[in-house]
Order: sequence, then C-alpha cells, then structure tokens
Amino acid sequence: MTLTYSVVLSSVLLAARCHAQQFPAKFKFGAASAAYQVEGGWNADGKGESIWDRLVHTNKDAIEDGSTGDIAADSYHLWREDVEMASEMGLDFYRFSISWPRILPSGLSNNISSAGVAYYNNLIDELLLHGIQPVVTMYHWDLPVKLQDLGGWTNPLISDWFESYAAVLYSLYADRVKTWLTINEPIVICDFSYNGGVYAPGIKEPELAPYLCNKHLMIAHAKAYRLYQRDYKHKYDGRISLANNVLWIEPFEVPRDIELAELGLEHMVGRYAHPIFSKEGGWPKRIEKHMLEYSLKQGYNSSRLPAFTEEEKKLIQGSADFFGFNYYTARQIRPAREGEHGTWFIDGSPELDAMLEVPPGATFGATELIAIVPRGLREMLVYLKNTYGDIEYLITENGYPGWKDMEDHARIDFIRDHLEQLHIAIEEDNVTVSGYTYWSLLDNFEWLGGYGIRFGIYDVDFDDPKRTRTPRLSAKYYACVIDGNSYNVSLECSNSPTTAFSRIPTNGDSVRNCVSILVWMFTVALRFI
Ligand code: PNW
Repeated sequence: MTLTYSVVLSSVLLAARCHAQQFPAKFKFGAASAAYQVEGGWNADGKGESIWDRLVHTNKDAIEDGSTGDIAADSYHLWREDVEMASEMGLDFYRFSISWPRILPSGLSNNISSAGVAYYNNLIDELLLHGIQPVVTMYHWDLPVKLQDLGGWTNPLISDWFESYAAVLYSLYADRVKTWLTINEPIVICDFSYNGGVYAPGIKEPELAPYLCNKHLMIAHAKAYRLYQRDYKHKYDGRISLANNVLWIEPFEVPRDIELAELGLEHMVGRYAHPIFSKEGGWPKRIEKHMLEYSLKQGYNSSRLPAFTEEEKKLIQGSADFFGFNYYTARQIRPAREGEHGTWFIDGSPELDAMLEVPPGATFGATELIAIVPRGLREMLVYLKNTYGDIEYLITENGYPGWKDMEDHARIDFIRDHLEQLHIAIEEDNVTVSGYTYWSLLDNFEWLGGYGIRFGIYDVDFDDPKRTRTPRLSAKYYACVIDGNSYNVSLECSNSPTTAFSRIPTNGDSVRNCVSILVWMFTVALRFI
C-alpha cells in the first residue's frame, strides 16, 4: 500500500510539473515563409521585377551556390500543398509575405495585377478553410525595381509609395486578414544591406543610406498603421506591427562593457523600436547624441542620423498593437582594438568603435552568422519588457539553419530549447508572449546561402521538378508541441505527420518526456492496486 501511495503521490507531483510546462491556453503556434524565398513564378502572369530578381540575374556570384529564386519551392503553384502541411501540423497561423511586384508590377497603384490578387486570395481562403489564421507580412525585402531606381528606402517618398501599396492590400484582404506585419527586419533592409552591399539592392553605402533608410522606413510603417486605424480598424478590428530582427547583445567583459552593451542594444534594437514603443518617441537619446558626436568627428556638420520632426515623432509613436520580433542569435560586445573595424551586424560597428564576439558555449548549424544561444531569447524578452513595458510580444521568427537530409534531432533540440526559454520568460519573468513562429514551414531560397542552408520543418527536393515536400522529424515534434501546448512532448502524439524519418530513434525523447513517464507510473500503480 505504501508503495501505491507513493507512486500516486509522485504521479500527482509529476502531473503538476507537466502542467507547469504548458504554455498559456491562448498561446498560438505558427510557421513562416516569405514570397521571394518560396513562391518562384518570378515573372509569371505579369509579375514585376524585384530587387532580388535583379540581383540574382545580374550578379552570378552573389549567391553561394549560384542559384536563384526563379522557381524556389514553387509555392506559386503548390500553395495548396503548403496549406495541407500547415494543416497536418495543426498550426494556429501561417505567416507568409506578399510580393509587392506581384500585386503592383511597377510598385505603384495605377496597375494592379489580377493574377497576383487572385494568388493571395486563394492562399488566404484555403488557410481559413483549414482553420489557420493568415499572418501577412507586406514587405519581406522584394522591392519593385522601379522604386529602387528612384532611390528605394533612401528616398523619403517611399513612405507614400508604401502607404498606397498598403491601401491596396487592405482593400483586397483586410476582411480576412486580422494580423498584419508591415515590414520584415528593417535592420537587414537598412543596416545589413547598405553596410555589406551584398544583399539586394547590392549597394554599399554605409555612411548615409542605413540612416536615411531607417528614418523613412519608420515613417512608411507608421503611415500604413495609421491608414488602417482610420479606415479599417472599426470594421475588421485587426492588429498591426512589424517584425524587428533583434540581436541579443551582452558585455564581453563585466563591468567594463556593460554600458557599451546597452548602447549596442539601442543601436541594434532601439533605432527600430524606440520611435514606436517608447514613452518619449523618436530616436533613443543616447544614440542621437552618439551619432551627432561621431558625425562631427568625421567632419560632417550635422548628424548622419536624420532628425524626426515633432509631427513625424507623433505619427510613429504608438504605431503598433504588439511587439513582433525575429530572434536568431546573440553576441558579446567589446571595444575595438587598434586597427579593428567591424561591419555592423556581422562582426562589429564602426560607429560604436566596437566588435562583436560569439558567446562562449554557442553552437552552430549550417551558418556562422547564427550562433545558437537559446537563453538569449529569454534575455531579450526581459530586456524588451524592461525597456518598452509590459506589452504583448509575438515571436515572428526563430529557426534552425540545417542541411539537406539531416536527421533533424538538432532542429528538435533547437526548437525545444528556445521554447523552454520562452516558457521561463512567460512563467518566471512574467513577460506577455502571445505566440511563437518557427522559420520556416518549408525549405526555401536562403538569400545569399541559396539552397545550401535548410530551415524547413518540411524538406523540399529542389532537384525534383515537382518540388516534393517531405516532413522532417521536427514536423512531428512541432505537431506534438502544438497538440500538447508544451515543449516537453513525446514524438508519438496522435495528430503528427508521418515522416520519412519516423523510424529513426528519437534521442531519448520518450524518456525525457514527462507525459510518458506519467503514463508509465500510472501503469505501474495500477498493477499494485
Ligand atoms: C531572417 N542573423 O533573416 C529572415 O527574415 C528570413 O527571410 C531568413 O530566411 C531567415 O531569417 C534565416 O536567415 C535573418 O544575422 C538575417 O543572425 C540575419 C540573421 C538572422 C536572420
């Protein structure tokens, strides 16, 4: 009897622990993709040319494996299969982007492509039919070339062009799309692209372009937000934000680099978040001061970071209904040594006279850019809450850079470890997080990495004209996560997709999983009663 009691007691305790590993009841799980990376059909049915089309067609060396996104995963034709996959995993939402030149071939609203409009209508309707919410990114880096030729994001008029593009999208889809993300990863569009010069539009101009782009992009986002508030909010009650890429930055040496790390975070995260989410609006004060001093030292007679007018500050401030962000990696920051010059976002920052180092203990997948540091997700959530307050946060991307044909345990561990940190942030740090988005639903064109880096939870065979999709083991795991609303689940839950790799032993998952231990304990207890 004593044994039975103790088994029952431990089962109850374990059940409580299992319950403690659950996400809040309303927590949502999704997966993401982006138009240029999956659609293909680069010139199908009157689609206009984007800056990525132009880059891959004119610079053969731009992409590591010499590939293009001309066909990619062919989602332009295979969208039904994508929805089927999302559905078989039980996703609450699917985040995809709309290709600006597919809807407006020249970028401007005088010519709307009916084929483009129909494509996204079909996709949205099919998702809803399967009970999956569409989360729509308006801009994921594929600018129409005509607008680039007029200066792209460095031209202040882009905020009007973007607003009128947003007006077209709302008029077409706002009746069914309730969550909008205006722009994906502003820091990549502005800082990464112009500092390195290797991403489209392939222009290296690190002095002014990143900062002009930064300002104009904030205004473009805010105009799209205000337009929705004015014309659509009362009818459809949707929500809008943007997807900031946030790099967790911590000091390399404590206490020496603590202040530098704070400045690093303001430079990296604050320039794109502070104007929207802070109480005072505008640029982070310390960045404003630092950029002015740095610019004067360089011989400019004003700051390279262009000022906002009071009116612009007001337009931008509060222009988001939640804080969306993509989390991939973390770095440690230290002062540059003599002769060291970092390129912002990759290994340092000339403006901050600082270098970035990979944190000890980080692991890697298929790219050195992404040092895997799951605890950085929790640290980032806590930092954001302390900086911008107890608002709603949504993880709009987080994903593992793997290889073709990998066994996929590493991806399962990656998702589990990040969800665990996310769970701690919710339970122990009381951060309000409404959902998690895995990047990506399926393998796709990984920008400069071509098809060599695989983020997909579904494998895509790019040698097969049919672009056959096969669930990886992580698809099974993610389906079980969604099913159990917990990161600590076995791979044997009921609704998971049958994977080509399902016979591979599961790294001790069934042992680590608390539900299976619970079932086992009950079986034992029953035998004794
Ligand atoms: C994101 N980093 O970009 C993009 O939103 C996706 O389009 C892309 O495919 C995905 O992440 C994977 O790369 C990133 O430097 C750009 O750590 C840079 C970084 C991470 C993500």
